[in-house]
Amino acid sequence: MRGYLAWGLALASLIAAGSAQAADKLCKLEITGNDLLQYDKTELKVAADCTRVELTLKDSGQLPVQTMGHSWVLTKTPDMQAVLDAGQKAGAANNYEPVGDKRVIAATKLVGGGQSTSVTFATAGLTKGGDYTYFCSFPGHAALMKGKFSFG
Ligand code: CU1
Repeated sequence: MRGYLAWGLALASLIAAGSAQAADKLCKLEITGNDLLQYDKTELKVAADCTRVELTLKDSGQLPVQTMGHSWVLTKTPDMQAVLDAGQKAGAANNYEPVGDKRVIAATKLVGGGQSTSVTFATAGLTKGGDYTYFCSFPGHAALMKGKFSFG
């Protein structure tokens, strides 16, 4: 029975792969935040052939998430301030990120010193050459913790 199930799953994934329009390509990005309100990168680039992005956020600091938490939020640059404002109202329980807000393209939870987290998102909704910014949603951090995100 177990053998039939495995065979069935293998066949199903072959069919799924064969019917896909374009090859799925997962591209991985990594960024680190620290206790000095800094990301280690001011720009992140994703090639046009990436269909999905896996962003891993690491916190190289020592301080706990309550006092020096970091997140990674991606929006169109013109949406950044409004999303930040809405996030402050959403509070710590929601990682200072507005729940269900369509302006948020991708977002991680908050992490503290020594922790890491990741988020995977599709690039289908991104415009090649579009103006995107990533930032930390923790109160007061985005003034320093932000960068440019390019696709394509
Ligand atoms: Cu932060």
